[in-house]
Amino acid sequence: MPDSRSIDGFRRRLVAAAGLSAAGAGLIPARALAQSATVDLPMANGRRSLVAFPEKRPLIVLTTRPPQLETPFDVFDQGPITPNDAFFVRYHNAGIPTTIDGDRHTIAIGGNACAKPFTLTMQELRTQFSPVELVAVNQCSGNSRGLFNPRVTGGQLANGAMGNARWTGVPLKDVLARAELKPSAKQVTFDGLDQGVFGGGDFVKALEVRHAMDGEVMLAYQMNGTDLPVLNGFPVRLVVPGYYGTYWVKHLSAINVIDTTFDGFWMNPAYRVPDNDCACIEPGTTPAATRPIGRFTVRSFITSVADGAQVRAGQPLAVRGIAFDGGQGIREVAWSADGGQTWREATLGQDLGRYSFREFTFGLVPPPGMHDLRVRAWNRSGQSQPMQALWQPAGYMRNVVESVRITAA
Ligand SMILES: Nc1nc2c(c(=O)[nH]1)N[C@H]1C(S)=C(S)[C@@H](COP(=O)(O)O)O[C@H]1N2
Ligand SMILES: [Mo]
Repeated sequence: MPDSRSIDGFRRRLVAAAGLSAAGAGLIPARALAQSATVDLPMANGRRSLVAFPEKRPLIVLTTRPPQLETPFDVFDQGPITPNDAFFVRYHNAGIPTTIDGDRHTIAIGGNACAKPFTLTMQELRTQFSPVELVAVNQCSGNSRGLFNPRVTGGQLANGAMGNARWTGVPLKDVLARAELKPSAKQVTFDGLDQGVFGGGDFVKALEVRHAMDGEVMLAYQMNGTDLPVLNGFPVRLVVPGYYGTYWVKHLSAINVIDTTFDGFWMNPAYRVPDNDCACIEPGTTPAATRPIGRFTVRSFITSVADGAQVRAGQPLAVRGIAFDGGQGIREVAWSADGGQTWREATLGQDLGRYSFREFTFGLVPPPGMHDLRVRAWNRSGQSQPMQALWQPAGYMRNVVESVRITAA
């Protein structure tokens, strides 16, 4: 297991390849991009480069500094677990750590509502607590934002800012128990090694104490049985099952238990949704009130056939896909081949737990012509997906029933 991890070498290689001076370090040289493959996402200005960052296979580049990388959608057809080298990457600030010593890394635990502040080493985290494992989806709040209509500002992502991994770590509850919370404890804040370099400042997130102590929120040091990739939070990150990725703080270095509601930029005004049942508003209007974004809405995707595909008429077509929700677990997936007029039930695959992607399959024999395939999932508390897209100004929480049009000939 490598103790110290670095992404500097990658930058040096890129800089050397393009014959640029070290002053260009941190930016992907234009020549490297020009040589790379591209992909066209289904949106205006959707052409993106595919570039292999450290420990990653070529992924869809949204920005290079900081790296923001989207998973090519065909990866989701290759199994319910997203491989580490294909897992999406999201950062807010360009001040990301490029060399991290996993042996020397510590987490400082304190705050004004913590009776026994202490510093936790990685060695202590690995050996002094009982590890747990959980398969859980991490999804960016803005996954699919580029498909919003009317369009909204922010990273123009297609559907690849999500991934499903087996996380190994220690329940946050066990670590906080050692810190002894005072009765006044209200929230717990989380900070990582990356530094703020613009208006929003350092990326710090907060959870209510009750949530932080639920036994499920985890300090994860492994992802799919191996160290976290640097870009996914080496050596330790927060895993907040069922909640949007914004809470899953990477390179976790400070935890503070406080007696107030934390109102740093990344909790307010950022990452808030309209405070109503649909977390949505009429396009162009302003929400009356907002709340911090919370759990995932229900989603389902066909993965085995892409929009616009040509298939053989009169031949059996096996269709695969994935569904997930904010932690109730998927109860049912229905499919339609006529744009949602008639529905049948798909067959669910292996259950890897209620926070995981759930695979499903169905089959049809398409007659010649165009077919509008749709899938719609329900979770165990009966929540589902809207047939018409909901809208909100930040472009979060998209979960409309998507349409995959195929032509059989
Ligand atoms: N330290 C740190 N952690 C962070 C962020 C960040 O900018 N800095 N972004 C968050 C957001 S918004 C998302 S969606 C997830 C993405 O996790 P990933 O990069 O491992 O895919 O990381 C979260 N954790
Ligand atoms: Mo995110």
